[in-house]
Amino acid sequence: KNYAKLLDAYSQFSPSPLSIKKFIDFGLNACETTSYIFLRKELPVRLANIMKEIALLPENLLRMPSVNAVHQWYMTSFREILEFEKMDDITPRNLRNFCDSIVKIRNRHSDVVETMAQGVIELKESHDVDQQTEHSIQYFLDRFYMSRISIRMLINQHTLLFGGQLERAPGPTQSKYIGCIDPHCNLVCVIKDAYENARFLCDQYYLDSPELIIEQHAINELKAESDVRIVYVPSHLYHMLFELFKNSMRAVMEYHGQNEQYPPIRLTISKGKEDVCLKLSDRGGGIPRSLHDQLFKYMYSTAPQPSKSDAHTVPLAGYGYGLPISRLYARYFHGDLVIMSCEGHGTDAVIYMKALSNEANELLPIFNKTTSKFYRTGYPIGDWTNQATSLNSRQISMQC
Ligand code: W6P
Repeated sequence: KNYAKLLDAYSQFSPSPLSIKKFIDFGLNACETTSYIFLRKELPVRLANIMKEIALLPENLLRMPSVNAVHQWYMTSFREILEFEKMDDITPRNLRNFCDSIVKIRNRHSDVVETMAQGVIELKESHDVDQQTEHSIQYFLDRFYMSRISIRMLINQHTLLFGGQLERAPGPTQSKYIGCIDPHCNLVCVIKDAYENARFLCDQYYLDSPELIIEQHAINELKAESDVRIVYVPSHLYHMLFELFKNSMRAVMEYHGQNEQYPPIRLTISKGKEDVCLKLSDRGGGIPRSLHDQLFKYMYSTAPQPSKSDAHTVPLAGYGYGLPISRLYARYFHGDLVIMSCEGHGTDAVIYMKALSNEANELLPIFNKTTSKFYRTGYPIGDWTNQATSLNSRQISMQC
């Protein structure tokens, strides 16, 4: 069909990553027509690139009703955007329709994460999922959600800049925002906001919560009174911090008995030439090293919950998709999120961000031959002994 050809055509183009600086520069000389011309090509390119990967998913997964629904949403949205590529003249009416159209697309895709998670549960309940399949799904979901973050960023920038009075970025300094970017994002403000909201949940469930101690360091400037500021998307940072605070608070509350003093969560802000780092240190007893890799796995966190019905009464329960998606937010502008734990003591989580907005480039998945090769051949079977196999071989030889 015509549609498959167009999908092929658009997936041949690589997405064009923008830096935070480019988003800002563009926002300052905001021209709706330029933005429109860029997006009506770039959005279908980004959609097509990830849709080609959806098509490579294990068949079992692709057949799950939820995954199929998501696939349909993408196809519908791809078609809708392409309508604008056909138009030659650019009228105010086109521009208005385009805005309406991308808002509609954003709404259509608002539950993609939950729906894909449901699809993974459906797969688990109906099939045995081998290591290979699990690995492919992990690889796919990281790329898929990153693509989604980037597409929503583009849509948000356009609709916030040109969508009229109705939409405004949240926060007290709304007038200074450029779309959803705060050029003077006060880290301490975002940290306190995330902490207070996580603490509210913690207090509800545990009737108490650990304190927060913030410490700031910077290479030059920075007097004790001035807070570190960066150019960033506060909502992304909030998302990461809220997730990390919830995890730390739960660990602290569970590790220390009632009537004990709860050790505070320490947060160190540092600003260097290249990186801005936020290190959250809890004394929640840590996690074993064997669990570390599981923290970022979608399949691990989607293990069918034993008690779905009372999920709402346990506000801090489960790792969910929170950590893997938080790490994607960090990586989206070439930062990172790493966790290092010492079992028996506590856990450090570090959010890395680029200090320079021109180095904070979008990190985007590109569909190409390597990608499809990955889905075919997957990852190499281990060529190191592991604990399980060495135990097995000993058991076998002892049985003999
Ligand atoms: C823990 C486990 C964890 C994950 C992520 C962030 C903080 C923490 N603390 O004990």
